[in-house]
Amino acid sequence: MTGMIEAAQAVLRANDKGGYTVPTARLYPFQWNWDSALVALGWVTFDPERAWRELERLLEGQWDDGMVPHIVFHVRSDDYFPGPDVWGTRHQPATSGISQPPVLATVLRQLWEETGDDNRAATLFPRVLAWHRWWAAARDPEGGGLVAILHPWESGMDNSPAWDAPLARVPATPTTPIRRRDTGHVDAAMRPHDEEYRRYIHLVDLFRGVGWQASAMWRCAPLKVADVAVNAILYRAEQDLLVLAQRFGEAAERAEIAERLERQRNALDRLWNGEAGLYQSLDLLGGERIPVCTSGGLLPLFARHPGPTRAARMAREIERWGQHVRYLVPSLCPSDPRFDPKRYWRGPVWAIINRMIAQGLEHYGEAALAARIREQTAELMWQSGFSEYYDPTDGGACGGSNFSWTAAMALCWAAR
Ligand code: 9WN
Repeated sequence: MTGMIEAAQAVLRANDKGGYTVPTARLYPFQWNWDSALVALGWVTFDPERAWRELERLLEGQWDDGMVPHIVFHVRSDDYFPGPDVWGTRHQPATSGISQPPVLATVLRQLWEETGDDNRAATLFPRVLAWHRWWAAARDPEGGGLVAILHPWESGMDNSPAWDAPLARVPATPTTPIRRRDTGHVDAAMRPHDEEYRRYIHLVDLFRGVGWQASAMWRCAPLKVADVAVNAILYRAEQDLLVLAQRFGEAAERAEIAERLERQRNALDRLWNGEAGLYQSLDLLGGERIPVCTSGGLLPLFARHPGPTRAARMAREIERWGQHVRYLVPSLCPSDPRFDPKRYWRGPVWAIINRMIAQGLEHYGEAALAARIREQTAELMWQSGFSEYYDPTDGGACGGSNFSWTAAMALCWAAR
């Protein structure tokens, strides 16, 4: 175990670019939103000061309307496409124009509880509150209780088969020429297809055309999905924000968060699919639940949304997936014909998702299954290093290596 901890710390140190951690060298040379928040959980186990810096540097990218962008381009680099010129946002430092799963409040609460640093938590609390308000105002303008993503990158699960149908409505005709860099760094068979990239960049062109203005983006977006993972993570984050508000907020702020929680709890119910035994995203433009079973659909466990009967049903579903693959938890149900064990979010295992699912299972008393997921994740790390993700059939390394959030999960799992 000591060897693993030292190796994981070395990955974070190597990827430290001065207060922020890149996901991995070359493939992702900037600061990513949910990567950084989760990586702070690794830093806090051996360098609490550095953990706080990670969050502060991420929030240097926060927009006036509260949005925390999915990438902060602190420095220039030609290793990644699309870079700041393609995004064309006006913020300094340069940022992308979309967001990512809001794990930040949950991380802030943990850092505060572990370090007892009231000053820093008090400074960051209103910033995170502003971000949650942005989700409600910009991405749920009708107040139904489910927020929408307008780009697959906002889900953090870029090419999930859940986006195949909604993405098909997005024209594959970007004006910006595609100059992919990712496939120069890692095997193209592990990355999204060119066709998907054309649609991703079409969306960027479209939103840049309306000046990244939230209400204009909402009106013109050809993709609007109430992503189950983002909504589950937000529901959990609001609970953690409420705890922070009890210490650092005003009564009116507590009431506001509690109101949102109530709306979200009811709305998340609409995503439950009893036959499938998990939750699924909702295509807001098509008006239908997206009939694809992904690991994102298990994150309501982490959010503590299901009642005990549903949670047990979800646990049995995970076990059923485990009969088809050697390593849990694949990002797509392995009996789905689209299951592809190596291609990004269409099958592989991700340590960050495993940790959230295992934490959820523990909460519901599913200790044995949680332990199995934790042990299998550790086995993947021993066998294949701190990879970006892993093949659930043979445990092979996929994507980038020396990956920050995978190393961070090793550290926080070792710490408790
Ligand atoms: C686009 C950095 C990010 C993660 C996402 C993951 C991948 C980017 C990409 O890498 O997305 O944001 O270019 O593929 O899907 O979850 O935050 O690790």
